[in-house]
Amino acid sequence: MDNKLIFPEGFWWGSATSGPQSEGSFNKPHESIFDYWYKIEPEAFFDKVGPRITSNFYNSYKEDLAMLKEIGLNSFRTSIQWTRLIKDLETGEPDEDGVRFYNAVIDETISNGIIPVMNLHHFDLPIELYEKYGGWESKHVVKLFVRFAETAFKLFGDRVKYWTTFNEPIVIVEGQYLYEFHYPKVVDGKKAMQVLYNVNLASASVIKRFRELGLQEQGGKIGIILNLTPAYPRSDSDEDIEASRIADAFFNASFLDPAVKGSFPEKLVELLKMDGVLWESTVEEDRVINEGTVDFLGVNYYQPRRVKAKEAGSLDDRGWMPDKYFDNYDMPGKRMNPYRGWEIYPKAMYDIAINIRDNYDNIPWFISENGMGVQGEEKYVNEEGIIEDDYRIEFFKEHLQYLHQGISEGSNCFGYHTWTPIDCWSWTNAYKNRYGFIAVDLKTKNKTIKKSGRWIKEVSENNGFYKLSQDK
Ligand code: BGP
Repeated sequence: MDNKLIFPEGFWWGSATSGPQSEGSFNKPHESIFDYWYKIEPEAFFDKVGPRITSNFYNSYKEDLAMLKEIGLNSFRTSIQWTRLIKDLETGEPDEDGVRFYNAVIDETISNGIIPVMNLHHFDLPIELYEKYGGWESKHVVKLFVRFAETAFKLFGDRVKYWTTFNEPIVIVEGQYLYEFHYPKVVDGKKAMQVLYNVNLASASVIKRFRELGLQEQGGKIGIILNLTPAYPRSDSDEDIEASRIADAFFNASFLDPAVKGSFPEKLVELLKMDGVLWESTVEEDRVINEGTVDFLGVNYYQPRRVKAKEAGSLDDRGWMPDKYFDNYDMPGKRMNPYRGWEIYPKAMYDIAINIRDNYDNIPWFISENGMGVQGEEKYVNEEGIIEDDYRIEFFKEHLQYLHQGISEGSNCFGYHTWTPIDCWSWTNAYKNRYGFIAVDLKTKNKTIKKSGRWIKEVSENNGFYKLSQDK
């Protein structure tokens, strides 16, 4: 039997990063919430390494993009930082150096034969907009985001054909308004649900503007990047299954349904109404969400969510929280990435593929992030100075095998992007865990291709690879 897995023609073999995690904050006219947070609380970041320099992409984009070409990538996602491109946040007037920089990055990407995918928001709200208006709590900020997007479309839409509005918008809700892992670390369920609505509205409004500007007619496509964490119940009891459905409605369908179907899951709206925490919205805004559906979907997948029915006595004093309806389940024996503390469960790739095929109109989609962050990779360096990251190659292969199975059963997946091409800054984890095909020495700034970088080149050239000998 032929052991080779071949992917559909024209498949994207690529990798993703974001502006705030790779560029460094050189010459930006504004600070993001992360620039600000680091300034006031540097100890919140691993080894107190902040977003000032990151991987120096602002200065080294030419060499970096040449390396991406060298490892065979045919597509690359990064983000345009609102705090770099826009000089006047109210009017959307661009900053000259920001325009020069993103023009140069886009042109250089294309001249290396790589398709640029440009995202507009990767957790990097300008801090002024939080201080003045409460950030995503405010509908005025939604309008300002549309102005920023419009500026980007007008400047770069002639060359960039794949756009995405947000990266992992649910993380804004979770990190900033529920579970305190991103500044401003507010714990307020009602505000969180308003933010959830406003960010959906912002995405749909930008999509509407994209179409009004005629970018679709010029061959442009616009989507959103969602981190889908399928919720698996502890058991097949009705209570556990119901808990997993609710968790799924809060953390997956709350963006997936509006993005693809134009409306929120009924179950979610019903619960929020019952609990008195439903967002404020107008009929006109609902209409924008209804019409502003995506052309394609990007799916970031790292880990599943394991859920069990709420146990008596496990309610807490944080006020209303989605966790009212489920408990997270710490499944015994689960396979872990010990550095990041995330479960490794490759089969979810297949489940996601089939869910999109069957419940989301089989919309065109791609894996926009998948990866394994590992600490202390220097210990895997061989005599030639190459990091032998076989664990990462195996991780990718296992996930790709399940993705391939989903595709062969008809799921409309057109690509696979890993996180990330070149080791980059990981928010509060800074440079603790490395994900790249290319290693960065933080002291010398030297970049070297890891074994996985050589592997992906072959995969991309062959549009596939030989299966692992035994299925895991
Ligand atoms: C995703 C984000 C990325 C990236 C990645 C790895 O959720 O979109 O920005 O950081 O996760 O996670 P981390 O950096 O937290 O290890």
